[in-house]
Amino acid sequence: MEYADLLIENHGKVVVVRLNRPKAMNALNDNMMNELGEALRKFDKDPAINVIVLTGSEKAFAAGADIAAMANYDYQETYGNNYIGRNWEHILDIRKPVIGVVSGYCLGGGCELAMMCDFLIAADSAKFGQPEIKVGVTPGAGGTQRLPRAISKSKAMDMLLTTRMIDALEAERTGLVSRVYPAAEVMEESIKIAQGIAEMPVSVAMQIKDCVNQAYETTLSQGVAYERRYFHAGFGTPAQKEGMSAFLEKRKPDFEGL
Ligand code: CO8
Repeated sequence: MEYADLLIENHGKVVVVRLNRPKAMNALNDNMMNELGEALRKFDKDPAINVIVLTGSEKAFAAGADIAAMANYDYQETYGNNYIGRNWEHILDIRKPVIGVVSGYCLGGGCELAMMCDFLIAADSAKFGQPEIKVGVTPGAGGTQRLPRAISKSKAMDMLLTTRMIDALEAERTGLVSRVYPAAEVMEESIKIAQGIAEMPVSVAMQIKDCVNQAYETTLSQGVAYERRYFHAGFGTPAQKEGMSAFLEKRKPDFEGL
Protein backbone atom coordinates (compact mmCIF):
# COMPACT_ATOMS: atom_id res chain seq x y z
CA MET A 1 0.00 0.00 0.00
CA GLU A 2 1.19 3.53 -0.87
CA TYR A 3 1.13 6.27 1.74
CA ALA A 4 1.23 10.03 1.04
CA ASP A 5 3.34 10.89 4.09
CA LEU A 6 5.21 7.67 4.90
CA LEU A 7 7.81 5.52 3.16
CA ILE A 8 7.98 1.81 3.92
CA GLU A 9 11.08 -0.37 3.51
CA ASN A 10 11.28 -4.09 4.19
CA HIS A 11 14.40 -5.73 5.62
CA GLY A 12 13.38 -9.35 6.19
CA LYS A 13 11.43 -9.57 9.45
CA VAL A 14 12.09 -5.86 10.09
CA VAL A 15 10.00 -3.11 8.55
CA VAL A 16 11.18 0.51 8.48
CA VAL A 17 8.42 3.11 8.62
CA ARG A 18 9.81 6.49 7.59
CA LEU A 19 7.99 9.78 8.28
CA ASN A 20 8.12 11.65 4.98
CA ARG A 21 7.10 15.30 4.71
CA PRO A 22 10.54 16.62 3.72
CA LYS A 23 9.38 20.16 2.86
CA ALA A 24 8.00 20.67 6.39
CA MET A 25 10.75 18.94 8.44
CA ASN A 26 8.32 16.01 8.88
CA ALA A 27 5.86 18.18 10.82
CA LEU A 28 3.19 15.79 12.05
CA ASN A 29 -0.22 16.49 10.55
CA ASP A 30 -3.51 14.65 10.72
CA ASN A 31 -2.99 12.64 7.55
CA MET A 32 0.47 11.50 8.59
CA MET A 33 -0.77 10.41 12.01
CA ASN A 34 -3.73 8.56 10.45
CA GLU A 35 -1.37 6.79 8.05
CA LEU A 36 1.11 6.00 10.81
CA GLY A 37 -1.58 4.38 12.96
CA GLU A 38 -2.83 2.37 9.98
CA ALA A 39 0.68 1.20 8.99
CA LEU A 40 1.71 0.28 12.54
CA ARG A 41 -1.48 -1.72 13.10
CA LYS A 42 -1.00 -3.51 9.77
CA PHE A 43 2.59 -4.54 10.57
CA ASP A 44 1.67 -5.52 14.12
CA LYS A 45 -0.75 -8.08 12.63
CA ASP A 46 1.62 -9.25 9.88
CA PRO A 47 3.18 -12.64 10.81
CA ALA A 48 6.14 -11.93 8.49
CA ILE A 49 7.19 -8.89 10.61
CA ASN A 50 8.74 -9.16 14.08
CA VAL A 51 10.15 -5.65 14.66
CA ILE A 52 9.14 -2.17 13.50
CA VAL A 53 11.66 0.68 13.11
CA LEU A 54 10.18 4.19 13.12
CA THR A 55 12.38 6.92 11.69
CA GLY A 56 12.39 10.23 9.83
CA SER A 57 14.89 11.87 7.48
CA GLU A 58 18.52 12.85 7.99
CA LYS A 59 17.38 16.42 8.80
CA ALA A 60 14.47 15.64 11.07
CA PHE A 61 12.77 12.77 12.84
CA ALA A 62 9.95 15.33 13.14
CA ALA A 63 10.05 19.05 14.05
CA GLY A 64 6.78 18.80 15.96
CA ALA A 65 3.09 18.94 15.30
CA ASP A 66 2.21 20.90 12.15
CA ILE A 67 2.02 24.51 13.35
CA ALA A 68 0.49 25.72 10.07
CA ALA A 69 -2.37 23.24 10.50
CA MET A 70 -2.89 24.08 14.19
CA ALA A 71 -2.60 27.87 14.06
CA ASN A 72 -6.32 28.51 13.58
CA TYR A 73 -7.66 25.72 15.80
CA ASP A 74 -9.97 26.64 18.66
CA TYR A 75 -11.05 24.71 21.73
CA GLN A 76 -14.00 23.10 19.93
CA GLU A 77 -11.70 21.83 17.17
CA THR A 78 -9.12 20.35 19.53
CA TYR A 79 -11.31 19.08 22.39
CA GLY A 80 -14.41 18.34 20.34
CA ASN A 81 -12.50 16.38 17.74
CA ASN A 82 -10.09 14.85 20.26
CA TYR A 83 -6.98 16.27 18.60
CA ILE A 84 -3.91 14.18 19.52
CA GLY A 85 -6.03 11.48 21.23
CA ARG A 86 -7.83 10.47 18.05
CA ASN A 87 -4.77 9.40 16.08
CA TRP A 88 -1.47 10.07 17.89
CA GLU A 89 -1.42 7.20 20.33
CA HIS A 90 -2.08 4.14 18.17
CA ILE A 91 1.62 3.39 18.60
CA LEU A 92 0.92 2.61 22.27
CA ASP A 93 -1.32 -0.31 21.22
CA ILE A 94 1.39 -1.97 19.11
CA ARG A 95 2.47 -5.24 20.74
CA LYS A 96 5.64 -5.94 18.73
CA PRO A 97 8.85 -3.99 19.48
CA VAL A 98 9.00 -0.49 17.96
CA ILE A 99 12.49 1.05 17.81
CA GLY A 100 12.72 4.80 17.15
CA VAL A 101 15.74 5.98 15.15
CA VAL A 102 16.34 9.72 15.40
CA SER A 103 18.50 11.89 13.13
CA GLY A 104 18.33 15.69 13.13
CA TYR A 105 15.51 17.60 14.80
CA CYS A 106 13.19 15.75 17.16
CA LEU A 107 11.05 18.49 18.63
CA GLY A 108 7.72 19.00 20.34
CA GLY A 109 5.25 16.37 19.16
CA GLY A 110 8.16 14.67 17.34
CA CYS A 111 9.97 14.14 20.64
CA GLU A 112 6.72 12.99 22.24
CA LEU A 113 6.15 10.46 19.45
CA ALA A 114 9.76 9.25 19.75
CA MET A 115 9.28 8.74 23.50
CA MET A 116 6.32 6.45 22.74
CA CYS A 117 8.74 4.04 21.00
CA ASP A 118 10.17 1.14 23.05
CA PHE A 119 13.70 2.47 22.82
CA LEU A 120 15.57 5.12 20.87
CA ILE A 121 18.76 5.03 18.85
CA ALA A 122 20.19 8.41 17.83
CA ALA A 123 22.47 9.72 15.12
CA ASP A 124 25.13 12.11 16.40
CA SER A 125 23.17 14.81 14.53
CA ALA A 126 20.06 14.36 16.71
CA LYS A 127 18.62 17.31 18.64
CA PHE A 128 15.80 16.80 21.10
CA GLY A 129 13.58 19.59 22.41
CA GLN A 130 10.14 20.53 23.70
CA PRO A 131 9.74 24.11 22.43
CA GLU A 132 5.92 24.25 22.72
CA ILE A 133 6.04 27.13 25.20
CA LYS A 134 7.50 29.30 22.42
CA VAL A 135 4.39 28.70 20.28
CA GLY A 136 2.14 29.39 23.25
CA VAL A 137 0.91 25.93 24.23
CA THR A 138 1.78 23.11 26.60
CA PRO A 139 2.94 19.81 25.14
CA GLY A 140 -0.11 17.69 24.28
CA ALA A 141 1.15 14.17 23.63
CA GLY A 142 2.85 13.30 26.90
CA GLY A 143 5.94 15.53 26.91
CA THR A 144 5.40 16.73 30.48
CA GLN A 145 4.92 13.14 31.66
CA ARG A 146 7.34 10.94 29.69
CA LEU A 147 10.28 13.37 29.58
CA PRO A 148 10.72 13.69 33.41
CA ARG A 149 10.39 9.90 33.73
CA ALA A 150 13.05 9.46 31.02
CA ILE A 151 15.65 12.08 31.98
CA SER A 152 14.73 13.47 35.46
CA LYS A 153 12.50 16.36 36.52
CA SER A 154 15.30 18.91 36.50
CA LYS A 155 16.48 18.18 32.95
CA ALA A 156 12.88 17.96 31.70
CA MET A 157 11.83 21.25 33.30
CA ASP A 158 14.94 22.90 31.86
CA MET A 159 14.02 21.71 28.34
CA LEU A 160 10.29 22.47 28.70
CA LEU A 161 10.69 25.96 30.16
CA THR A 162 13.75 27.26 28.32
CA THR A 163 13.18 25.36 25.01
CA ARG A 164 16.86 24.32 25.15
CA MET A 165 17.62 21.45 22.77
CA ILE A 166 19.83 18.60 23.96
CA ASP A 167 22.19 16.85 21.58
CA ALA A 168 22.60 13.11 21.08
CA LEU A 169 25.36 12.73 23.67
CA GLU A 170 23.38 14.52 26.36
CA ALA A 171 20.36 12.45 25.38
CA GLU A 172 22.39 9.26 25.82
CA ARG A 173 23.96 10.46 29.08
CA THR A 174 20.55 11.24 30.53
CA GLY A 175 18.93 8.00 29.36
CA LEU A 176 16.59 9.35 26.68
CA VAL A 177 18.34 7.25 24.01
CA SER A 178 20.10 3.93 24.39
CA ARG A 179 22.83 4.22 21.72
CA VAL A 180 24.39 6.87 19.45
CA TYR A 181 26.00 6.27 16.04
CA PRO A 182 27.55 8.56 13.42
CA ALA A 183 24.75 9.88 11.20
CA ALA A 184 26.01 8.01 8.13
CA GLU A 185 25.86 4.67 9.96
CA VAL A 186 22.82 4.99 12.20
CA MET A 187 20.26 3.32 9.90
CA GLU A 188 22.48 0.38 9.01
CA GLU A 189 23.39 -0.20 12.67
CA SER A 190 19.78 0.19 13.81
CA ILE A 191 18.51 -2.28 11.22
CA LYS A 192 21.16 -4.78 12.40
CA ILE A 193 19.96 -4.33 16.00
CA ALA A 194 16.33 -4.75 14.89
CA GLN A 195 17.23 -7.87 12.90
CA GLY A 196 18.93 -9.33 15.97
CA ILE A 197 15.73 -8.81 17.98
CA ALA A 198 13.69 -10.22 15.08
CA GLU A 199 15.60 -13.53 15.44
CA MET A 200 14.34 -13.84 19.05
CA PRO A 201 10.91 -15.38 19.74
CA VAL A 202 8.48 -12.57 18.94
CA SER A 203 5.98 -13.89 21.50
CA VAL A 204 8.54 -13.40 24.29
CA ALA A 205 9.55 -9.96 22.95
CA MET A 206 5.87 -8.94 23.14
CA GLN A 207 5.58 -10.24 26.71
CA ILE A 208 8.72 -8.37 27.80
CA LYS A 209 7.33 -5.17 26.25
CA ASP A 210 4.04 -5.69 28.09
CA CYS A 211 5.88 -6.22 31.40
CA VAL A 212 8.16 -3.17 31.02
CA ASN A 213 5.17 -0.98 30.17
CA GLN A 214 3.54 -2.18 33.41
CA ALA A 215 6.48 -0.69 35.32
CA TYR A 216 5.14 2.78 34.45
CA GLU A 217 1.56 2.04 35.45
CA THR A 218 1.73 0.03 38.67
CA THR A 219 3.52 -0.58 41.99
CA LEU A 220 6.77 -2.57 42.12
CA SER A 221 5.22 -5.62 43.80
CA GLN A 222 2.25 -5.69 41.39
CA GLY A 223 4.64 -5.29 38.46
CA VAL A 224 6.83 -8.18 39.64
CA ALA A 225 3.71 -10.35 40.14
CA TYR A 226 2.64 -9.47 36.58
CA GLU A 227 6.06 -10.50 35.25
CA ARG A 228 5.98 -13.74 37.29
CA ARG A 229 2.74 -14.84 35.53
CA TYR A 230 4.47 -14.65 32.14
CA PHE A 231 7.57 -16.38 33.53
CA HIS A 232 5.60 -19.35 34.87
CA ALA A 233 3.40 -19.49 31.77
CA GLY A 234 6.53 -19.56 29.58
CA PHE A 235 7.45 -23.09 30.65
CA GLY A 236 6.22 -25.65 28.16
CA THR A 237 5.93 -23.14 25.32
CA PRO A 238 7.69 -23.93 22.02
CA ALA A 239 9.97 -20.87 22.54
CA GLN A 240 11.16 -22.15 25.95
CA LYS A 241 11.63 -25.71 24.67
CA GLU A 242 13.61 -24.55 21.64
CA GLY A 243 15.68 -21.94 23.53
CA MET A 244 16.76 -24.24 26.34
CA SER A 245 17.29 -27.31 24.11
CA ALA A 246 19.45 -25.25 21.74
CA PHE A 247 21.59 -24.05 24.66
CA LEU A 248 22.10 -27.58 25.98
CA GLU A 249 22.78 -28.96 22.50
CA LYS A 250 25.24 -26.09 21.84
CA ARG A 251 23.45 -24.94 18.68
CA LYS A 252 21.82 -21.70 17.52
CA PRO A 253 18.11 -21.61 18.45
CA ASP A 254 15.56 -21.44 15.65
CA PHE A 255 12.63 -19.33 16.83
CA GLU A 256 10.99 -19.08 13.40
CA GLY A 257 7.24 -18.54 13.87
CA LEU A 258 7.53 -18.55 17.68
N1 CO8 B 1 5.10 22.77 11.73
C1 CO8 B 1 4.95 23.20 10.45
N2 CO8 B 1 5.98 23.48 9.63
C2 CO8 B 1 7.24 23.34 10.12
C3 CO8 B 1 7.47 22.91 11.44
C4 CO8 B 1 6.33 22.61 12.27
N3 CO8 B 1 6.44 22.14 13.51
N4 CO8 B 1 8.81 22.88 11.64
C5 CO8 B 1 9.38 23.27 10.50
N5 CO8 B 1 8.45 23.56 9.56
C6 CO8 B 1 8.64 24.02 8.20
C7 CO8 B 1 9.01 25.50 8.17
O1 CO8 B 1 7.86 26.32 8.29
C8 CO8 B 1 9.69 25.59 6.82
O2 CO8 B 1 8.71 25.65 5.82
P1 CO8 B 1 8.87 26.72 4.58
O3 CO8 B 1 10.13 26.30 3.88
O4 CO8 B 1 7.63 26.49 3.77
O5 CO8 B 1 8.98 28.06 5.21
C9 CO8 B 1 10.40 24.25 6.67
O6 CO8 B 1 9.75 23.38 7.60
C10 CO8 B 1 11.86 24.31 7.03
O7 CO8 B 1 11.96 24.90 8.32
P2 CO8 B 1 12.93 26.14 8.64
O8 CO8 B 1 13.08 27.02 7.45
O9 CO8 B 1 12.42 26.78 9.91
O10 CO8 B 1 14.31 25.37 8.89
P3 CO8 B 1 15.49 25.76 9.89
O11 CO8 B 1 16.60 24.80 9.59
O12 CO8 B 1 15.79 27.23 9.83
O13 CO8 B 1 14.90 25.47 11.38
C11 CO8 B 1 13.70 24.17 13.05
C12 CO8 B 1 14.53 24.15 11.74
C13 CO8 B 1 14.62 24.60 14.21
C14 CO8 B 1 13.22 22.77 13.27
C15 CO8 B 1 12.53 25.18 12.92
O14 CO8 B 1 11.82 24.88 11.73
C16 CO8 B 1 11.57 25.15 14.06
O15 CO8 B 1 11.83 25.75 15.11
N6 CO8 B 1 10.40 24.48 13.89
C17 CO8 B 1 9.31 24.49 14.84
C18 CO8 B 1 9.64 23.63 16.04
C19 CO8 B 1 8.51 23.66 17.04
O16 CO8 B 1 8.14 24.70 17.59
N7 CO8 B 1 7.92 22.49 17.32
C20 CO8 B 1 6.84 22.36 18.27
C21 CO8 B 1 5.52 22.52 17.61
S1 CO8 B 1 4.15 22.40 18.73
C22 CO8 B 1 4.07 20.71 19.03
O17 CO8 B 1 4.73 19.93 18.46
C23 CO8 B 1 3.14 20.10 20.03
C24 CO8 B 1 1.91 20.79 20.10
C25 CO8 B 1 0.97 20.12 21.02
C26 CO8 B 1 -0.29 20.85 20.68
C27 CO8 B 1 -1.47 20.36 21.37
C28 CO8 B 1 -2.64 21.12 20.77
C29 CO8 B 1 -3.96 20.63 21.25
